[in-house]
Amino acid sequence: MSTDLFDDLPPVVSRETLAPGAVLLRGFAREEGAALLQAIAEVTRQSPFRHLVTPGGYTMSVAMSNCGALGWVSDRSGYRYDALDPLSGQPWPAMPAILRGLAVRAAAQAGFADFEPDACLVNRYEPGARLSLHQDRDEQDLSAPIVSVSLGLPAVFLFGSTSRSDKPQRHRLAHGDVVVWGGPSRLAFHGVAPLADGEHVLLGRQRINLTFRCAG
Ligand code: MD3
Ligand code: FE
Repeated sequence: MSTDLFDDLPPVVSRETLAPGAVLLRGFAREEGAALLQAIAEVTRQSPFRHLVTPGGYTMSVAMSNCGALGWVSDRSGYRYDALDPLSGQPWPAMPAILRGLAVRAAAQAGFADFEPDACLVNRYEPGARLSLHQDRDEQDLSAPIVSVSLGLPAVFLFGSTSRSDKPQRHRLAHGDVVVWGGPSRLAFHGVAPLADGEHVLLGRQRINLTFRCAG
């Protein structure tokens, strides 16, 4: 009889440590990709993708939605997590079990045994869309990791240190790649280079990134 703790986890094509606390699980979500995209389509039917405005007055090139108890929003007054979708005034859609389960299993693989995300930010990139270098520090529990899932077109992910001026490493993230960002990497500066055009079999000319967070 096998007692492998990871017996019921999907096959991991590879596991790579990008930096202390940052674990890349290449292909972890690949076989579930189509089912994940179906769940995301249901979320964005209820809370459509929208281009948020930053406190500085810029409209983001990435379009965003959320699911879960809390959602990340930005407007002229600042960044925050909110229980209500400002477009509808209603709660964000619940986090689909297939999304939550994937994030919890990925966190466990990376050594975070009791990850309980209450927020999932859904980012949509079209060709040319980018995310400039930033830190994620609006979450209540900075001891919890962030789990990210890449779907659709590949992107060049920029991963720096906790100092904005350090030159970031570049990593290609493809459909099905999952990264767990915890420990000393949790407050690292990061961003996404402008998306190159292309055609993905499931998503066409788009990339979707999910980030699971303990926000509240
Ligand atoms: C490293 N999203 O939504 S995911 C974001 O691809 C965000 O859409 C990017 O950055 C995207 O805030 C990158 C990878 C990621 C997410 C959070 C991190 C890397 C991180 C937090 C700390 C360090
Ligand atoms: Fe981020």
